[in-house]
Amino acid sequence: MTNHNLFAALRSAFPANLDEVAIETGSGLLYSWRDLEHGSAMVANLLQSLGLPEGARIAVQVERSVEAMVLYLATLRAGFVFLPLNTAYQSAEIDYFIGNAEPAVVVCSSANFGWVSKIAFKAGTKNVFTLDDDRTGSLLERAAHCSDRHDVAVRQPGDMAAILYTSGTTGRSKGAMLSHGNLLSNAQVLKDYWGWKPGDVLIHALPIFHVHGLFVGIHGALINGSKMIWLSKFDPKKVIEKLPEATVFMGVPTLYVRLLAEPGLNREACRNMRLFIAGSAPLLVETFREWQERTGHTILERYGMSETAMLTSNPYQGGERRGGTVGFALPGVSLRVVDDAGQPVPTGEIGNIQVQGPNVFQGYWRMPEKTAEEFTADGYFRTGDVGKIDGDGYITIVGRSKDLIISGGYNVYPAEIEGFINDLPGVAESAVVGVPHPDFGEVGVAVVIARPGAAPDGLQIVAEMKAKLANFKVPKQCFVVTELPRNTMGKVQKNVLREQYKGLFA
Ligand code: MCA
Ligand code: AMP
Repeated sequence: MTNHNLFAALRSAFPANLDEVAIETGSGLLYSWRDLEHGSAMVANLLQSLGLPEGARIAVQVERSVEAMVLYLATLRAGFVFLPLNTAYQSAEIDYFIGNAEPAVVVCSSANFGWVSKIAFKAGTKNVFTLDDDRTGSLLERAAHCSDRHDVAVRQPGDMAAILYTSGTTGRSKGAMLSHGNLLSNAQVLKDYWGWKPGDVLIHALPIFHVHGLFVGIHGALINGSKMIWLSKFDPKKVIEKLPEATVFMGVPTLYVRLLAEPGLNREACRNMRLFIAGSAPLLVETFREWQERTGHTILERYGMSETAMLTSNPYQGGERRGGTVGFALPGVSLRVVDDAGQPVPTGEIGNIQVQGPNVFQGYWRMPEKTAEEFTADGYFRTGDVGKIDGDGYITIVGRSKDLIISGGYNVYPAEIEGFINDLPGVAESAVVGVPHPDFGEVGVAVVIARPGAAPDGLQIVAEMKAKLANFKVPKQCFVVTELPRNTMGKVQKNVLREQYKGLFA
């Protein structure tokens, strides 16, 4: 029987000589392909020794490290479901994810073990391990006693490989279920589309709890048997220092903005580079042009989602990379732009983006109604993004029908933040909007109405949010006002607020 386990495909792309370097860290540690093979086998054996049920979720909130990546590979390899969680999430957020996903295993940093394990045990999780970014923790201690040989679990294309939580415009986060087939098809398409070739070296400096760093980055390098230069965090100086040893770089627009702020970024530093890829948020044409001038390279912008991995890309070769556009639908992806009645709009006109393809997810975890709502009768997924396709076929994202702020590549849902603020004493109502920001692209601003007789303080509201919410979600400013702009139906006009506050960080 053919094994459709994604790990099997990644493993088969490892070079014949397993002693070659697979990963070099920013501090000079070297990992061979054999280390990845043995390490993932040992952790997979540990997971399998726990007697977990079929489809068990392995929830992971740990700092970025090669071992964290090995844990991801081991989870695939053992046939379980990987559930990565942003390290910025605090206890209420983790409580929700663990309660909703009911993971059989939770892996957290030793610093967070006290509160995370309490939440996990309360939710019925039996196994809580620690993993730190200095190669310590109970996960590795236990795995050290396991065999470094392991037969990859047999999986079918539709079997679940990962759940990625993505917030909703209303209510709580939804877990997007991605299968082995979803992820493998996307990795294979991108390998060809972006011209991955022998000798490529990827600088990996993105978080590995989202699609960009976890799938596009890691799968991209591994399925090509390519070495990664693994930085413990994004540090523009370090990236520039490593550029001459690399050929491919991936980043959200904020990373490009921060690199451009470094005088050391020049053509000489980029002399061996083949490709710079950007995505997760709109890349300003200004950044695109400045990058061309400074480095001689044209950034390739692409577009994707947690529910679908990558959907479109500017061409690597055989066509122009156009700034401000996200290129064409990837091979195998069908993308259409429709009006609110679901009818295709004429070329160049704006409408709702819908997609179909082997990369489109299996549905939202335990939310069949929500899943059904997001698909059309003929099986297209409603992305919630608004865009257009020009006469040459280039797709441009012009906005979103979903109320979402993308800040430094992280998604922030105003509804969640407004819900939090509205529960604070003295607050009658609030509205959170995204405004332009030179570093993060967009950041949240909160506008609050006080309850009669109360006088809530903007700074205090921000402090309350910082204590309870992931830091990137916290609006950078909070204004207490007497009135919110409303339309005739009484609905808050967020466009008016966006206009009013757009110059705040200019
Ligand atoms: C950090 N801060 C932020 C953000 N990051 N504020 C708003 N938006 C952010 N993204 C704030 C913190 O709250 C803190 O504020 C201060 O900045 C310093 O925090 P620190 O963690 O030290 O920041 P940093 O290390 O400078 O991080 C900035 C960053 C990071 C490197 C740009 O945000 C990042 O790695 N972003 C990439 C996200 C990503 O990979 N997205 C891909 C999603 P205070 O001190 O006031 O608390 S995948 C996706 O979207 C789809 C599928 C796709 O197409 O790829
Ligand atoms: P996520 O929920 O983290 O998967 O974020 C997916 C959303 O990010 C998409 O629905 C888009 O709104 C946005 N996005 C991703 N790539 C781009 C891009 N290149 N340009 C504009 N928006 C993007």
